[in-house]
Amino acid sequence: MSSGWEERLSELEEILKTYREKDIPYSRVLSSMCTSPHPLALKALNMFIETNLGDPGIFQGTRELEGRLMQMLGELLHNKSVAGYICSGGTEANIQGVRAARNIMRRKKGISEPNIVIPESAHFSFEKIGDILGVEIRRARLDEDYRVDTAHVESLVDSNTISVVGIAGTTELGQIDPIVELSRLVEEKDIELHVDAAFGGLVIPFMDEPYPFDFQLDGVSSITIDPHKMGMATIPSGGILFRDESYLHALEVETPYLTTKTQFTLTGTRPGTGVASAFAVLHTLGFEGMKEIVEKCLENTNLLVDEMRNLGFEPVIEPIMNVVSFETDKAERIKDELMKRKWVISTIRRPRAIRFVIMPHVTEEVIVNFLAEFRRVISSL
Ligand code: 0PR
Repeated sequence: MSSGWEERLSELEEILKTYREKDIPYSRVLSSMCTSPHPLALKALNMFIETNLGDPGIFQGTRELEGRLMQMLGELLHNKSVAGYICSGGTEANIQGVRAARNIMRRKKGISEPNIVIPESAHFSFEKIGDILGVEIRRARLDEDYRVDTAHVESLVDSNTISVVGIAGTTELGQIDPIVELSRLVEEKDIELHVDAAFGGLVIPFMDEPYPFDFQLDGVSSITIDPHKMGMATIPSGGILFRDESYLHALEVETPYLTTKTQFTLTGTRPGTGVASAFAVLHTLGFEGMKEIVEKCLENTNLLVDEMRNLGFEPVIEPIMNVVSFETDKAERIKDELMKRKWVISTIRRPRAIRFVIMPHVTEEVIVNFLAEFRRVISSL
């Protein structure tokens, strides 16, 4: 017997459409690190919509698929013995990276009042980490190119430091910290190194001359790498990868009534869609296909930079990846005026600048349309 909901379907669709249409379409968003999922990701999403990796004894196939995805990401990041999982995003991945370091260093060195040293350019997720994990957050200065100053990092490290954080692809400028130097430093001090490559992890490996930031550097313990950013997977799909399984053990709790005895994830119930959609894209496009997509984004970034230079705007740093910010005192006003016209860009803290992320949905056509509106806005200010 039908409960009658079928008759009400069209009414529901009307309601949902009304709200969904209030969202700004990605074709007008030049500030987001997320993008429309790849058609391959959507295909996988539909097949895995009901899966729950919180109980992997039930979803054994999904768990196996996650293993294959980890191997692929491990290959990309130069580590055959990689261990990790797909989580809700970069925030959770960063939490788990620092949490594993904290637990390991507590055991290894008996550190009870831990601190970590992060770059001033770190994502705001580290604010939450300090609060949740009870870890003191020490912020290291940046050099003139907005990379973390390794000498200052070193001066902030003391006997209670459990980990240093480096960023491969900063949120605001797309800059890459000197991970090679940071790796050397942590080896000397016998502490952990977490690399936040939430964005850059699926960009840097596909660049012509990839800057070393991953497990090929002996000091790197964990890496955040998010398929729901440049991996074009469906949200949520964040990634936390560790050098080896011992880090996952440091995160384990017992799970008496599940099909498995322990759980190392932060959330309990956990969608398999992030795994399936990320796998679908990476497996099918392959690293070559990903390279093409990244190249196109970098090409479009250069196109935007050229046009902005013609309009008198200079990038804060010469763009390294598909994130670029342009210095201007009028940043907030420009952003607000564009928002009134339903074009979304963002601004950064220091220096005052407007920021763009040239995701796969930011095509040449989008850039041309945007610039037409942008010209009108700046001439009206
Ligand atoms: N680490 C870095 C370097 C990041 O840039 C981000 C997010 C995170 C960690 C946290 O990742 P989750 O948001 O997945 O937890 N950076 C973007 C930002 O804060 C996220 C974003 C995405 C913001 C889409 C807006 C948006 O429309 O700018």
